[in-house]
Amino acid sequence: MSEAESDLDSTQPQEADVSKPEKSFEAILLEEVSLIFDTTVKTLIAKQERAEIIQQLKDSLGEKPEVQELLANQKGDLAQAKALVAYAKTISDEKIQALTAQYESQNEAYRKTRNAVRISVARAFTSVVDFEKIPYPEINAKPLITEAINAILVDLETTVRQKGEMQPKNFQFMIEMVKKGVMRDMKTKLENLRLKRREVTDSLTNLNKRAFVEEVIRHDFEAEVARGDKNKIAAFIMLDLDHFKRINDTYGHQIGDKVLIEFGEFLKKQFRSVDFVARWGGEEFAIYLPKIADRNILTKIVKRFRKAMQDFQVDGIKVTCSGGVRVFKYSDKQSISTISNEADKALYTAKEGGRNQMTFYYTPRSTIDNDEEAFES
Ligand code: GH3
Ligand code: MG
Ligand code: MG
Repeated sequence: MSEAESDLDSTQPQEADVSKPEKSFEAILLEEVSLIFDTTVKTLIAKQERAEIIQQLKDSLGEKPEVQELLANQKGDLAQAKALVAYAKTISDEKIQALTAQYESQNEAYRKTRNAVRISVARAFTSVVDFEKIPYPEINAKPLITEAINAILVDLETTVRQKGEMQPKNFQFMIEMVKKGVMRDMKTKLENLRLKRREVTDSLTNLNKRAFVEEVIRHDFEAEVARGDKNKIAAFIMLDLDHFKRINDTYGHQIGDKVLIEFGEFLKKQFRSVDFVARWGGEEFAIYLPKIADRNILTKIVKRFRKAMQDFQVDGIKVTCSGGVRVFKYSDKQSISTISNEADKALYTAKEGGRNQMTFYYTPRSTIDNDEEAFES
């Protein structure tokens, strides 16, 4: 499947599942983290079998008085290790080698393991702490936390495997401790996130508030330019319900509110899960579509939206909207107010053209071809 096709796939409207209540983002995230820990621990424990064999050997050899004497000397120099190897003649060469190496590096390994664990945990905690600073954590928090946790686990695994010093039981316990710490920390962060979520959500429609989407776009401009992903295009769509005042006047303000709510839900279903739908104010809505593969994809998204819009109605009341589309590149470095103003200009053109249509903003300076297109239905 080409990139363009897969991008289009992700634009398919999602089926609304009204039968079961939606799980909260927090619950999904915590479950996910728990799962990552649990499955990874299982794999790692299996990998610890070698260390366990060595430990058993060490324990059984340790019961002999001669070996206890050797073990008492924590420095365990090579000669002593060789003596130990000579003593354990019945054991296979490979195991003896591992055992020798283990005695040689014992003290140093313990110290290094402990330090590595401390560093990994600190790093993981920092990552978890950082995720609330990103403007749209619903999308980015999961991979970020997964990355952080994997970083701890890889570190632990590497250290433990290299040094062969940690017993599986201790290892498991240690991971449990790390998990508990991360989960506890995350719960606090998620609580803060929930508060922020409420702050940036419009109470009538449950859509994003204007300020939040502006923040996201500003963030993406910086992130994309910083990441060098300059050539991806994005789009900003401004929508305005047609003759909405008439709906209020004819059916009452409450029905007007219901139209706003249902239009918001309709928009969320029409656009991709990575897009941001906002109530820009009154009966104006905005959609920010980040990272679109190319113009064709955008055209398809807009056309599909126009088609679905033909069937949109609330309690038998036909509702239409007009829209303006502003395509931009992250490298263009425009301000969000320029982008939204220009989308607004295109919207105005659509209104003038007779409403119930969408217009693309034409930018002569833009490097994007064919910016001027209209979609009428
Ligand atoms: P046009 O096609 O040119 O956009 O006409 P319009 O009637 O939609 O535009 P106009 O700006 O004249 O009217 C917008 C109306 O939207 C006026 C205002 O009372 C109404 N409105 C704004 N916010 C709300 C709200 O939260 N609830 C309801 N029910 N109406 C709202
Ligand atoms: Mg308006
Ligand atoms: Mg209007």
